[in-house]
Amino acid sequence: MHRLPLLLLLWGAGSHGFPAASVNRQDDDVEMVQKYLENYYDLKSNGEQIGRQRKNSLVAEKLKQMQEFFGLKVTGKPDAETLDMMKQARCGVPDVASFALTEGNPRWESTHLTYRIENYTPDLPREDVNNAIKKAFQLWSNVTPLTFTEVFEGQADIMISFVWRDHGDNSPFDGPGGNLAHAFQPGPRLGGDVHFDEEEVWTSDFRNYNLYRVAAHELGHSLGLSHSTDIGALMYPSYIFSGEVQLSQDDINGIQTIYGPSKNPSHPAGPQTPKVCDSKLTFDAITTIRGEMMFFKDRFYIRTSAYYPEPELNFIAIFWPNLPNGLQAAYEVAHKDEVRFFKGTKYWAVQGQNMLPGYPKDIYRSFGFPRSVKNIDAAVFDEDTGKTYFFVANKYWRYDEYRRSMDAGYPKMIAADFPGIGQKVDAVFQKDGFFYFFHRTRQYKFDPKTKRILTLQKANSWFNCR
Ligand SMILES: [Ca+2]
Ligand SMILES: [Ca+2]
Ligand SMILES: [Ca+2]
Ligand SMILES: [Zn+2]
Ligand SMILES: [Zn+2]
Repeated sequence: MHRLPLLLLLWGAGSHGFPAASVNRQDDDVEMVQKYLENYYDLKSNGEQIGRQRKNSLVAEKLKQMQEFFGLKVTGKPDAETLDMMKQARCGVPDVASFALTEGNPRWESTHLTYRIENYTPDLPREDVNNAIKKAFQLWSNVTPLTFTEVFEGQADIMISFVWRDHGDNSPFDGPGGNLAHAFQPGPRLGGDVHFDEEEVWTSDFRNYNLYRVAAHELGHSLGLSHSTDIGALMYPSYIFSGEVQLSQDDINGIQTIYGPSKNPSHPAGPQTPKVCDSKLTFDAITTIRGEMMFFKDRFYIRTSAYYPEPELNFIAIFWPNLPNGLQAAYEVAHKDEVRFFKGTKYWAVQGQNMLPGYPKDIYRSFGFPRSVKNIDAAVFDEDTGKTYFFVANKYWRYDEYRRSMDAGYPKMIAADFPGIGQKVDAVFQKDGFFYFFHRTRQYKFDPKTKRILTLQKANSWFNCR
């Protein structure tokens, strides 16, 4: 969720940059950085007599490792983006362990494992806790030969408990927020065990923190996985809850490397996280939004703005928990500060992060499409004329945002009025008076006044890829 505060700032007041930190804030930040790197990046805190300069260069080195891991700009300095990332709730297992911990690839020798829920959180009914844990195990057993059997007494391979602060394993919890849970790699005794911080509020819904989501991640550690840098993976260290919990292809690849595939003849695949610099990248929808550009793909958005050279990829649900995945079209009506998202015969409207009430609505009554239109491929609002263009298969409609009605004489053929862009449009947006049309991996910059294509580029040309 990095950059979220900046976005709010930009969206809120139209001002940029961060308020100047007070001296106290800076002291707190220094301490937080130190603690974070000690906890998750193996920075040594023991009383070794090392010079101040040596210490600073160690911290810079660890900061670089951390920035690299999260795909941030690698500066070796605790910049605003890095501090934001460090403030996120996350798993307590280090991203970079001391070599003694990573040596060998720990795995369970038996594929039939037992688990026991030692105690319950008062935050949830017991039934909900049982369910969350059971479902979390199922995610992993679905794609491996592993089976998990619950036992109610004695020692199980994977002991699960809710504990707080110092609980006797040298990894104390930290009170509400921050470190949410941790788990031990496969092995005897503590091996495989999962500890949840009881000072969190555990939920079975959207509120922080969803127990099923956190359990699914921790069990990955119990089975031998370490943290992934793939933000779409369950094994990414930060807590991100997009409403659904599923293994990504990255998680599946990881666990199957250790245990092999499931004996089940159907081999479930997981969603892939788009790679912004993949030359095969295509888009579901694209729109401008308050001066930034947002590209949509499956469960994710990719955001670029003039203030950040690096594109940001994250879950759509981070901004709009009620929007569906796999959006099909989007456009911004800038003078209304409104963005509309389309999927199937429905559409949603937002202002900044706020979903407008009364949505989704249907496209027939609101825009006057005939019932034969079942979905919209792409849409763009032309600020100069007040017209919105809707692209549907090889035709397009034109809608007047001021009169709020479809213009007469439509649909027309795309090929006739937008010559050269092909028969079908995946996504389109307007910038500086030009239309940018996307079809598969191609992007056409089109001048609506002269009806000419100005340039042809790769679809992901906005992401500063080399
Ligand atoms: Ca905590
Ligand atoms: Ca154990
Ligand atoms: Ca589309
Ligand atoms: Zn973890
Ligand atoms: Zn513990």
